[in-house]
Amino acid sequence: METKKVLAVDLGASSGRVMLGSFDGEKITVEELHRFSNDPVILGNTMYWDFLRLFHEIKQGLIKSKAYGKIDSISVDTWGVDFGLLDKEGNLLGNPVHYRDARVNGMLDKSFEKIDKDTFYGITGNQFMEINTVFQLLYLALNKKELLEQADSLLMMPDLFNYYLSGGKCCEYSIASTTQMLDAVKKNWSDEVIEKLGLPARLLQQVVPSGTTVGTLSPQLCEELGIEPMKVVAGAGHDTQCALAAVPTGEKDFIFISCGTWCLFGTELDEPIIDENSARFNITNEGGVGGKISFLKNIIGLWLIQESRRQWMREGKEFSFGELEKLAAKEEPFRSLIDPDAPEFAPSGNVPRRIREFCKRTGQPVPETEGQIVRCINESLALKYRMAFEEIRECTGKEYPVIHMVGGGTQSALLCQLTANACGRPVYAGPVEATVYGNVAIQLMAEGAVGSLEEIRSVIKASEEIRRFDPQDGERWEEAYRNYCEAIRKW
Ligand code: ADP
Ligand code: LRH
Repeated sequence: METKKVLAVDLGASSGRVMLGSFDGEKITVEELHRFSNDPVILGNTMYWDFLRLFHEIKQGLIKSKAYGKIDSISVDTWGVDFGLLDKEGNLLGNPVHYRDARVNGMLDKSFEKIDKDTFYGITGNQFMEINTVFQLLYLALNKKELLEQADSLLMMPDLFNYYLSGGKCCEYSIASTTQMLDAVKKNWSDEVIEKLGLPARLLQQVVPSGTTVGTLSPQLCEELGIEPMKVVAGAGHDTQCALAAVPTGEKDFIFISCGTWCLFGTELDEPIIDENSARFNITNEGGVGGKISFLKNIIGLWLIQESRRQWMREGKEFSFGELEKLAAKEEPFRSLIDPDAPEFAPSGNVPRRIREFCKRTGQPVPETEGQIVRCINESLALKYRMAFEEIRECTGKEYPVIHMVGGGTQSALLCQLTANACGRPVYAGPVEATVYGNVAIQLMAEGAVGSLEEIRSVIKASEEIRRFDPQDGERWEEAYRNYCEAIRKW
């Protein structure tokens, strides 16, 4: 078969890349054309995404792709929940605001005054997190009505990029399912949630399946960059769902951890699970490729290491992620632990100081060195994975013999090993660039070059090397887990 070539634009919360994906009928290869950091900007009192810079970086990737001949299509995936508002002429009404901005504080409780919590969860099946689109919109409805009145449409981040690439507007299913405004069973907007919260339904776009072609690269952009037209595909706009599509497994029931700025711990289902247990554990049902459901917990993730590293940089100390991992590996195990999902760790700022305060308040040895801080984060994350593992097993009633870990975090052998130890299961780690592989594969599926999600996964399995980590120190970790569960209830 003729080699197919597509461009995957993967925008994570910490970095972005434009990658060329090629498929010869058997293997997918990915080649990095352009990589850049994704640096939010605090301006006045608001934390924004630097949308214009991100669009500029996508253009640089497109320019670099010229050397590779005909390209069939391009697709953008991003982090979940954030959006831009457009006026009638398609102008952006302000820079998209970052989900970590403080504007959503208190919105969860406000929403429960308008819609009963059980009803809300029962419809959307989403984990309650104040960052979700619905709470950002509630803030605007209560405090910035004039902005919503001025707006003609709301586009989720991947759809916003696709719009400025092609002129086509839609709301792709996987990213729509991060809004907490979707009916998880009907896979469409929930009138009840939207009406009860007083949100402007008219701004929302039609929900379309993952893999829908939204248009062609605009003639204006082709002329500006001197490139040939290509299709613009709304693949899986949500990065987590691209990563999940790329889990290299042939099993129907499996556990995955998509490990980056956030760690998403879950399994894949044909239909949502929305019941007493899932509500009690606050587990989310998000939409994925082929209408599948990913049943998962959002765990705060490597944000804690990213933000600590930024703090040390501000203090004049430069460490690579690899160096921090080496320092942590040398430290004494189980010296001090935190609940990584405690609310004080979510906003940007001095995370090492907050970790020290947490340990002091809870009567544990205070981590002093960088290695102790990173060890504390890694062990706490691994124990949090174990908690999510138990909750998911309780909800599905299934056994899972191995854990698949994908994403940038799998470059930390320490975290992979601690995860295997905490969960008592072998961990298969890789691909690092799972999101890119998934993005590429979904475009190939839209082109008809690969047939199904199963085929995608077996092609990716054949395309990448996967490392295995076997559990160690079983008894010690079982005891640590029991102690952690007890402690976290008190914290
Ligand atoms: P996102 O897509 O959310 O921006 P990535 O999947 O790119 O995140 O993962 C980034 C994370 O991967 C970093 O925050 C860091 O914790 C981890 N990481 C990256 N490189 C290494 C490395 N060499 N050693 C250990 N960890 C690493
Ligand atoms: C991970 C992710 C995650 C959440 C968060 C906001 O990048 O997409 O699934 O939605 O970002």
